[in-house]
This record gives sequence, structure tokens and C-alpha cells, in this order.
Amino acid sequence: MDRTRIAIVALAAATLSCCDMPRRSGVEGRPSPALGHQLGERAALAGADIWRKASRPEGLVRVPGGPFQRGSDEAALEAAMDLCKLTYARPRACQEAWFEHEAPRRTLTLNTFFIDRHEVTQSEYAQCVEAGACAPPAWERCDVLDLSTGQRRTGPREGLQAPNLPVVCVDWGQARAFCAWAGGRLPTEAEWEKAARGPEGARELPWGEAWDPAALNWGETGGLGAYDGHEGIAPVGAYPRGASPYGALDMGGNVWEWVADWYDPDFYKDAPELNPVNLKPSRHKGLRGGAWSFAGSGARVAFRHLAAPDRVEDGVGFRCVRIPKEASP
Ligand SMILES: [Ca+2]
Repeated sequence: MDRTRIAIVALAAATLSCCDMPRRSGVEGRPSPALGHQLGERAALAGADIWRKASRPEGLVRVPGGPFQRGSDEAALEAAMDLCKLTYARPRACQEAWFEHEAPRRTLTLNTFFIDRHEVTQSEYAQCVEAGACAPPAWERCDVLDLSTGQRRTGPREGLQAPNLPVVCVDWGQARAFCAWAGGRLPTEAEWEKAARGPEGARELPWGEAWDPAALNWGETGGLGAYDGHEGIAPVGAYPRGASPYGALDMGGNVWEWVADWYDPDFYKDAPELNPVNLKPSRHKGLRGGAWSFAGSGARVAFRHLAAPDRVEDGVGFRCVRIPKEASP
């Protein structure tokens, strides 16, 4: 498995072709009534005017401030290899080097934050495009998996633009722009991991300890859709049994999610203990959570993936966080 690309572990027989443009909704330049309603809900949730705009119909989950265990210890790294061998199409290719940057496991403390319950959807992203604050997804240069051939190619693919699917074919800058428009920002790598893992350090997968091939949208070794019911990307929130301890959905699988940090393989060793984020530029940004075409080991809460910030593909989306004004650990 090449860590700079998305691994494909299964092929599908469906024949799909291209190309409609992204669907748009909402009104130009100002929030729709539905958006205003969401604003009210969010203000009430926070007890303060903490969100300039809103983007999420099903809202956010609160991750209380305090400590959590980030990263993997030796036992977790061994479990990672076991899950790779179980869920990767070429089990003998699994390498310890794919997981070693999760070490060491350390106690970090984060301030309180709110994170989107779902990955950002096509329809939500389209509202930002309509408002003039986001560029449309980069369909023409997007790296996609052709489900009829099992090969990757460049260009749009029919079926990617349904309103309730996570937005894909957006680069890191587009993800950042959307979150800013929505009144938040991308999660730090630490915030993402805590939202997926919960306060207890030993948890390996968002829903618990045991591998469950029907609790997420992943790249099944028995053929795409063999266990999870979706050959390609699934609508957000399709796997409630895969919810994280805080109720965030699809933290494992469906699409990879951009995080704020520049990727640094050594950052888990060097990071400060309070609200760490790596702002030192490197060649890659972090991706977390696995994807619909990726081995199940990518969906582990500790797994650290990466991509160049200008990369666009059909397996990468994002979600946002909002920070209360008076957040405290
Ligand atoms: Ca995901």
C-alpha cells in the first residue's frame, strides 16, 4: 500500500459514466430560512453567538474539554497489523511502517469543542459555492475510481454529486474555506482523534474494540458492498452503529477527512500536551478515518494518513469544528 495514495482493495462490476455539474441549493449571498433556523439552534446550544453561519442540518456533537489518550502503544500497533492482514486485499503487504507514526501513546488535554456529527455534504458545500465563498469541487481534475474497470482515472464520475453524499474532490484549501464560511475551522489532528476515540485511551475503532465489517463504509476484501451495503460513497450517517463515543458518525470510513495540521511523522513524539497542532509546513496535510475504498485498518481511530494539500479525489472530504468563546479544559 502506497501511503501517498488511496489503496484500492476491491473492484466493482457496476458501469458508471460521467458528468453532471455540482447541484446547487439555497440562495445567493445570504442564508436561507433553513440556514437561519440552524443558526438559532446553534446559538441556543452554545448559549452565545459563537457561530457566524451554520452549515449542518443535523448539528454538532460536543466534545468536553479534558484529557484523552492519543496515539498507539505497542499492543495497539500489533492490533493494527492484525486488522490490516484481516481487511487488506494483499495481507502479506501490510507493513509496521504504515502505523509506527501513531506512537507514542500520550495523554493530551484539549479545550472543549464542537464537531460536525456528519461529514460535510454536497448540498451543504453547494450553499457555500452559491454564497461565493467556496470554489466548486474540482471535478475535472479529480482522481476517481472507475467502478467498471477498477482503475483510477482523472475526471468526474456520475453519482458523486448526490446532495446527501459527503462532498469530495475538494482540496485542503477548499475544505478550510468552507469551515471558515460556516463559522468554524478544520479540526486539529488531536481534536479529530479525540472526537473519534472518546476519553478512554484503549479504544481502537470509533464504535469500540472489535472489528465490525458492517459498521462502516470501507473497501471490502469480498468486493465493494459485500458487507457494508454500498459499492461507493454512502450518504452521510448511514452507519449509526459505527458512532463514536460522542455520537459523531462515519469517523471510520466513507471518506477520508482533511485536518488542519501539516503532516509530521514525528509530531506525536514532540507535540505539546495542551491543544497541539502542527503548523510547520511540510509536503502533506493530514487525513484521518479511512474511506470507502480503503482497508479497514485505515478506519482505526489512531491511523494517520496524508496527502498533498492540492490533491483532489473521490475518497477525501472533511468535517468542521466550532469553538465556544469561553472554552476551557
Ligand atoms: Ca469519514
